[in-house]
Amino acid sequence: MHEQLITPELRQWIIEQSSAGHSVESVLSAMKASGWHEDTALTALENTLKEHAWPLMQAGQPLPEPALASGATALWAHDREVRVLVSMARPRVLVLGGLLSAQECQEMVELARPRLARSETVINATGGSEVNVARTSEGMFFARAENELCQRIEARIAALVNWPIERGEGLQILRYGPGAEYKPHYDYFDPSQPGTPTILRRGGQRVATLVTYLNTPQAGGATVFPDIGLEVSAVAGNAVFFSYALPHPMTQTLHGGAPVMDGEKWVATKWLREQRFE
Ligand code: PD2
Ligand code: ZN
Repeated sequence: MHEQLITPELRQWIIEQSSAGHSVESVLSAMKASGWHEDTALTALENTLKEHAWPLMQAGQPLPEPALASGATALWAHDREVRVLVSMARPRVLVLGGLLSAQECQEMVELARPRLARSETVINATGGSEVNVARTSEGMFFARAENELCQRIEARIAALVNWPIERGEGLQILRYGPGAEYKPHYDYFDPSQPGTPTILRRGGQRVATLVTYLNTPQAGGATVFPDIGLEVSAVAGNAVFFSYALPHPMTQTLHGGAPVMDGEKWVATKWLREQRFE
């Protein structure tokens, strides 16, 4: 092992490069080019970013965030009381109980069912979309305010997370059959991909996600966060909320839908944007 000292100057330089939007990969290449051994460079990068990531991320714009009084066990959201089951600070993750009633869950499924198609994911290179083997669900999008139920749920979510309805995408419904899954991914658009500027013209980046479970699978189908070792069980009417101040892995918002082991799984996903999404 080569001994190379991680000086305060090097740490400062790493922070500046990252803040300026350079990817960890490009900072690493620059360090290697100026004579740092890969192992040392990686360690220096990792340690520096770990310490500085959260302050950097908090310096930016406000994020969707429920008004949670300390110790609160529930929140009033527009027309309904929502229970707070889990609240994690970093990354910001909330597990919520009773966001939708059983009847609302069923209605959502029945409205979506006839319109399902094999899920597509965004092609980062072009900004278009395509069928992807990592995502074996079927899905559809409702337009915002498309029907009375969408309007009610959108108003509830907007009140819940203090974010204008206009900065939300339409609700996406996904159905996972037995064995179907959604491999771990980030919901923000990767800034290094050539198609991203086109996507960002409509509403800017995604800054938060709310996944609501519309049924309870017999087994499997949890939403998993591999970086933080968290698994959220899919329970009808419950939801998981998480926010990400930067389109960067240091947000630790890598997440996926674990395979459905028995039965099927239905979710409604709401993505929140920085700006008006029209
Ligand atoms: O269905 C899920 O649990 C899930 C997991 C990861 C949904 C999404 N991502 C999504 O809709 O982005
Ligand atoms: Zn996702």
